[in-house]
Amino acid sequence: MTDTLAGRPPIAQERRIVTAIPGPRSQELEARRRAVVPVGVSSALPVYIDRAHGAIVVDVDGNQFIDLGAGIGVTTIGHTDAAVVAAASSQLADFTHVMFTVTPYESYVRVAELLAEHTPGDFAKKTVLLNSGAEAVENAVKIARKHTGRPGVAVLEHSYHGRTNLTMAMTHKAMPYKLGFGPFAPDVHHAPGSYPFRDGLSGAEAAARTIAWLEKTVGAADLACLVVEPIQGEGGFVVPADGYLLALQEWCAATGVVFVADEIQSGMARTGRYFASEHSGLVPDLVLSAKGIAGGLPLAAVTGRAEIMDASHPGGLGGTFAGNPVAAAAAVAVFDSIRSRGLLAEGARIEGVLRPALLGLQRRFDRVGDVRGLGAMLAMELVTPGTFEPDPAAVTAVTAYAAQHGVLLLNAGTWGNVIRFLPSLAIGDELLIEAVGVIEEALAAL
Ligand code: PLZ
Repeated sequence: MTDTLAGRPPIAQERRIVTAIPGPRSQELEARRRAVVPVGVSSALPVYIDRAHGAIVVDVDGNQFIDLGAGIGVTTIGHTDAAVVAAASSQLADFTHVMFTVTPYESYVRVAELLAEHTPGDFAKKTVLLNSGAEAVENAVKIARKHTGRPGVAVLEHSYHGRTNLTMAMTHKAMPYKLGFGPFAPDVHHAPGSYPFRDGLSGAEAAARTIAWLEKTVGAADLACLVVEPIQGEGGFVVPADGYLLALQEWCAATGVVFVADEIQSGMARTGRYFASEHSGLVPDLVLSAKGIAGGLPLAAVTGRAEIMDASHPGGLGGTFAGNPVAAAAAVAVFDSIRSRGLLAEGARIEGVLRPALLGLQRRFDRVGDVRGLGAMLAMELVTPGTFEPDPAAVTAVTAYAAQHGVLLLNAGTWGNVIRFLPSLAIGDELLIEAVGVIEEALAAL
């Protein structure tokens, strides 16, 4: 554990609640926030964060939470990871911005090399860097349209792809993401997907349904791309049935539809591989990264087959802050850390501790309908006992109880009835077990 730059004492990797939650200082800040931040920007837990390290966040009242969310899967290698702090700090002192499309710099190129090396597929690849996940999705669509000369965009039910106009159109859930924010970008088609717990279909059956739906209602010849999350994130950590995504990829290859894997939440060592696509043998035409790629700094990427990526004319892709040098330096440090510290093994370690613990909860509580996920991306879906009826109220109660007891827990799912676990890879086994113990108490108290 290193000291922070400010020379403050290191943060012990332990849970500690010393005030009511939220504490008095957080409540003061919340009152100031209400005056100046619109209600549209809400916070899952209004404790104001002072600092963080590893798998612990510390609020302004001195409470320490076990962080099972990592800022929605962003600080994947841990909060204030020493290598990331050092790389970003050093770049900060050298230069913070020149704009790659005005005068370039090495770290952008290095990130592109690393992504070419670590995304699936043994062929020439190129990368454009952006600021946010939504912007990566937008650029993938631009590139696929330019490459194919076709307009249509296909996505799956329960998808989440962002909050910009085009990506709202590509996101499945109306509340809170879309309601009243339309009209949306046209020519976006939501096909039925694969949700084994709810549809009971095999991968082959679900793929046949998706493909038939797309062929009947759109037609492959009008589709530029099919964008899928290898594991659906906001949709509830839905892992499609075996063979489903591979069948879609084959259909795309046969019909000239660009197959895009949105790995913004599932990528970058989250599931024990660099990209979740690898678990199912996928070789997407384009892979989207963001979130965990730069250790908490804003950076996103579209990486893909060189001939597709090169479809755009010079000057067609870019953005002022896109590929910011501080964020790019942090991304290089994240890649180096994953390799030099063997962090790909951590996803399997976390799954090895967490999955049996969650299955234990499922045996004890019949409202735990499903336990699923991969690596450090696991979830449980809560239902009314003995049914498939979603129980979002139970999730709200469990996450509220957990917060009061020092565990930061996120929900997910189209019905809001999924508890998701996406801790940083830095979390120790003891903290994981302790956190599950708190969740067990919460379930027992329902
Ligand atoms: N694609 C698969 O998970 C972001 C959003 C949380 P941005 N998911 C968390 C929220 O409430 O805004 C996400 C994702 C997948 C795209 C995105 C969008 O990434 O960086 O938030 O734009």
